Amino acid sequence: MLGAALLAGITLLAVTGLLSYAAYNPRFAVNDQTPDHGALGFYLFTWPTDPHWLYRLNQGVHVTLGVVLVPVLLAKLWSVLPKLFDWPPVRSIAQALERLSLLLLVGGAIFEFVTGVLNIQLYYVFPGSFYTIHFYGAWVFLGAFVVHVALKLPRMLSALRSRRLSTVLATDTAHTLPEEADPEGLVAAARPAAATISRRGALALTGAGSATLLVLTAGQSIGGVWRRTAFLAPRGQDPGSGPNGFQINKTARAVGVTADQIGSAWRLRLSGGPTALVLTRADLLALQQRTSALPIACVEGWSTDDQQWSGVPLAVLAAMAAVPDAAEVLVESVQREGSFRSAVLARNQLHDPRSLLALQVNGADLSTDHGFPARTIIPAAPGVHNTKWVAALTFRT
Ligand SMILES: Nc1nc2c(c(=O)[nH]1)N[C@H]1C(S)=C(S)[C@@H](COP(=O)(O)O)O[C@H]1N2
Ligand SMILES: [Mo]
Repeated sequence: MLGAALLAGITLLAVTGLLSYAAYNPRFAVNDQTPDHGALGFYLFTWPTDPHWLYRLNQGVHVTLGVVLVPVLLAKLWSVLPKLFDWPPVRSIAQALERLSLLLLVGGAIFEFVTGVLNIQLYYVFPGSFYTIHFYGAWVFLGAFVVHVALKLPRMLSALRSRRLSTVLATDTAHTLPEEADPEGLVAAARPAAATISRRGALALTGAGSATLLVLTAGQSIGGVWRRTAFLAPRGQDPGSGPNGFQINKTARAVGVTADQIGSAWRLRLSGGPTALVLTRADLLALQQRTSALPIACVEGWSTDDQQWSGVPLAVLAAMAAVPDAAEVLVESVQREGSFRSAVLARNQLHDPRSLLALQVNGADLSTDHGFPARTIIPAAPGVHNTKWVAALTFRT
C-alpha cells in the first residue's frame, strides 16, 4: 500500500516538477541558469498564459504533495530496512547491479525530498542553484524509479491481492503475523520476532502524519481560511493588512534596494527600438491604465489569492518603444545583486493584454516591498517572472 501511494504520488510529483521547470523558460538563460539541460530539455514547450492560475495550481500541488509524501517515503524505507544490512553486501554481479539501482532510487528520493523541503523552508544550504541540482537529481531518481516500478509492480499487485483491506484493518498487534518468508529476504526466515506494530497501526501512523502535514501546509497555496493553519509555511507570517497586505517574498531592504533608487529620481528606460525612451512614474500614470486580477505563485509553493493589479500593458510599452512585434523582453530591476533581479518574458507573455507593468495594487500605490515604483505581473507565470522595482525594459525582435 505504501508502494502504491508512492507510485501515484511520485508520478504526479514528477509531472508537476517537470512542468514547473518548463514554466521557468530555461531557454532564456537569465530565467534559469542550468547549464546544458540539453537532451533533458527535450520536452520543453512554450508555457501558456491561460488559465491565469495555472502555475499556482501546478506548484501548489507539487510542493504540498511533496511534503505530504514525506511520512509515506519514511514508512516505505522503514519497511525495507533489513535490506540495508544484507550481508555479504555483494553476492553476484546481478545483485550488485540491483543494489546500485536501489542506491540511486533511495539516494535519489532522499536527495529530492531533502533539497525540496530545505528550499521551501528557506534553509537552502546546498552549493549551486536549486533548479540545477533538483532538476538533475530528478532525472537520476526518475530513471531508477522507472526501473524499480518495472521490476516490482507485479510483486506490489500480488501483495495487494494477497489479503483484504478489511481484514488488515480489523487485526490488532497481538494477532499480526509475519509475512511468508520471501525470496527478497525481507522476512526473517528462521525466527521472526513478534510484531511490534499491526499493519493497520503502521498505515494509521503514516496516514495521520500525512494528514497533519497536509493541514499544516496546504493553506499557503489554497489560501482562504486555510492560510491560518499553514504553520509550516515559512512565509505564513502576518503580511499586514490593507491593499498591500499579502505575502512579500524578499523585502527591498533584504535585497539592498535603497530609497534613492526608487525615489523621485527613478526613471523607466524603454529600449530595443531606434531610440530609447525614458519615462517618469507620472508619465506612466498618465497613460491609459488597465487592471488584471492575478496571483503571485512562487516556485516554493506559496501563492496569493488574485490581487487587482493596475498599470500599463507590456504590449503598449513595446509599441511605444517602436517594437510592437517584439519576440521577447528583458526586464531589469534597480536591484544590483541577486538572481531574481531580471527576467526574460516570452512572446506570448509579453503580448498577453493582462501582462502589466503594474503601478498599483488593489487600488493603492505599490508598497516599497511589493515593488514600488513599478513591477511586472504576468498571468500563469512563476513568481520570479514578476520582477519588482523595474528600471528597464529591453524589447527584442
Ligand atoms: N527585483 C526582484 N524582483 C523579484 C524578486 C526579487 O528577489 N527581486 N523575487 C521574485 C520572486 S521569487 C517572487 S515569488 C515574487 C514575489 O513577489 P512579492 O514579494 O510581491 O510577493 O517577486 C519576484 N520578483
Ligand atoms: Mo519566488
